[in-house]
Amino acid sequence: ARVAPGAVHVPDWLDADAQRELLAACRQWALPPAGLRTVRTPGGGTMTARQVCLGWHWGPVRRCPNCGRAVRDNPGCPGRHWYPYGYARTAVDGDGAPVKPFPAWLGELGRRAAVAALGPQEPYAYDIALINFYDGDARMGMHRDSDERSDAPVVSLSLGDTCVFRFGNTETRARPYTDVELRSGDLFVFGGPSRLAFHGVPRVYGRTAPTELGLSGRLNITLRVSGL
Ligand code: MD5
Ligand code: FE
Repeated sequence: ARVAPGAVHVPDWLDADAQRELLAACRQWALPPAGLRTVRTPGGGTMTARQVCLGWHWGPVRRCPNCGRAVRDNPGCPGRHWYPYGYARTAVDGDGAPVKPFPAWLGELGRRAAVAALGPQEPYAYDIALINFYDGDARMGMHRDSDERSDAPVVSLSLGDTCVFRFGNTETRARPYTDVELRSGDLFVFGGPSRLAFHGVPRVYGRTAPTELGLSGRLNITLRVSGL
């Protein structure tokens, strides 16, 4: 179903086997080194969803030249705090290990997903996966994803618990927005005029994952083109 121009929700796109395989891969990617981490946001907050990256690491790309820390709220430091966010091969905010490679099969999955949702596409070279794990009361505030230097559509795959995904407008974090429930196996593709829309996850419904999947919580996998 089309939610906005370029924004298409395809319920139940991954069958039970494909969901199991993707979950098994996510469990490996979540392991150290360069595994699941807690993310500080550019605004100085802490994300409640934990994240692992493949291909390129999303986060602060520099350390404070004065105190050497990668995050914004370091009250003891008298220096200027300038923390550009973006993509790097090594996490400045992680364990220092290089980001895990982005596998070719995931790029093929991304291209198939974009075509399934939007129809024939340029064969975009997906090279980033951001995998967010929501447990307990995790959510994601309204934000815009503008650190990619490509206008390729973003492919989003959901596993586990059902969530409310809030798809907003390109002007403000506030209304108007559309709330969509995303369930295990659902595909959402954001392209064209929707690519820079504000969006977030205000709510995850606990214990709604398909029992046979064996996941407590929600995983979201986004596939992106860095343009780098
Ligand atoms: C999630 N992830 O459920 C969401 C789904 C993120 C993030 O928001 O940044 O990791 S992907 C939603 C998304 C991505 C790119 C563009 C748009 C939505 N959009 O234009 O609405 O964890
Ligand atoms: Fe996002």
